[in-house]
Amino acid sequence: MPSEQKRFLRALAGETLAIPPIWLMRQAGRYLPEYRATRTEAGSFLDLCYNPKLACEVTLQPLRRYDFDAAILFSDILVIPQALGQELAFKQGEGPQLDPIRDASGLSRLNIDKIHETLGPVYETVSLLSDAIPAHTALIGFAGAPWTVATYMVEGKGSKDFANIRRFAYGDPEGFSKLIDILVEATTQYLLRQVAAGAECIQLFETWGGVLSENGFHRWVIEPTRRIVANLKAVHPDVPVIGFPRGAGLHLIDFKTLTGVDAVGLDSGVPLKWVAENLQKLGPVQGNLDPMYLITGGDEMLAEVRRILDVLGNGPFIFNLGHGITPETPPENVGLLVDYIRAQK
Ligand code: 1CP
Repeated sequence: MPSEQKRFLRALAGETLAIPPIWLMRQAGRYLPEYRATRTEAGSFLDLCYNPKLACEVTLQPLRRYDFDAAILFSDILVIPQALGQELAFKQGEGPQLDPIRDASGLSRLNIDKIHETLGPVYETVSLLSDAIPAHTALIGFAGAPWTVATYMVEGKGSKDFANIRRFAYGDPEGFSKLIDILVEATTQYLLRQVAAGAECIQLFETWGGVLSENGFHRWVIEPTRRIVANLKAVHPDVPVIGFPRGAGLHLIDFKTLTGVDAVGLDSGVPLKWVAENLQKLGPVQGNLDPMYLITGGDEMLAEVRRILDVLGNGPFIFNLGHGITPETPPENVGLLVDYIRAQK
């Protein structure tokens, strides 16, 4: 099937489809028993990320169940710091741990010259997927946006207040910008290789963009994203880029217009009527069911899905969650969601 006929890519090109394409952030993962089995087979989460055959397998698992309109490469945003030389571990049930870089002196530990040695297996996964996914399914490559990846590099783990990175960024903007520059360059190279291996669309995850001040958001979210998008578009003008600036609120318009992304992913808190009247005029939007509804399921979930479809379904739109699916999600609720959306007129 020519790729422009894939429903997901048609919506990204600006077409309004009667039944919106659907995929879910973290659609491969711990809520699926077959994922847990494959992760055990791989040995650990990171072993799974760097095992092309098994990473390909877990990417395909949700497609077999739900026939989503897009597959997303199975990997993690933190392979970039690891490829740059920062030590990374995932302890079972605890989330990521990195040896933190608290100030500019720590940047000497990073080396951009050899990232592809670490990341080679990820490109191999993309290439396997490109052959393995169904003809109507689009293949999404991804990376974390520089600010969000930097939060883990500086904090050393997930954070609640992001005090260390805000102190670094606000107190030594010149030094911090060197870290962002390294991430812009590494992320560009990484994504160009994903596209060369067969990714048809790129999503940039800016999960923690919402913790920044106004100036900070422009300097550390919008500007680095704009540079990455420009770098990608210079080589692949036709590969669409989705930006997901979680918590961006009133910055969404500037984010869309200044970064050059083709589409914007919405978190669950964004008022949809405002989106329909302001943001969706500028390009396709994606989102934004609160993943908690996938745990509760039932009529409440379907009423919320109905509300989203009613407000956003009259313009270019891709159905998704407002954040990643959680491990507690009953798989049958995902089936209910997909069936409901596909039963639209
Ligand atoms: O034990 C396990 O199996 C690990 C759980 C897990 C999974 C399934 C992690 C650890 N990462 C992933 C895969 C993953 N991560 C994908 C794969 C593709 C898919 O969507 O199916 C993607 C796109 C990500 C992206 C990612 N990783 C983000 C951005 C999106 C988001 O959810 O906000 C972030 C912030 C991460 C970091 C990360 N990796 C894993 C965890 C538990 C975390 C979050 C840590 C924290 O709480 O801050």
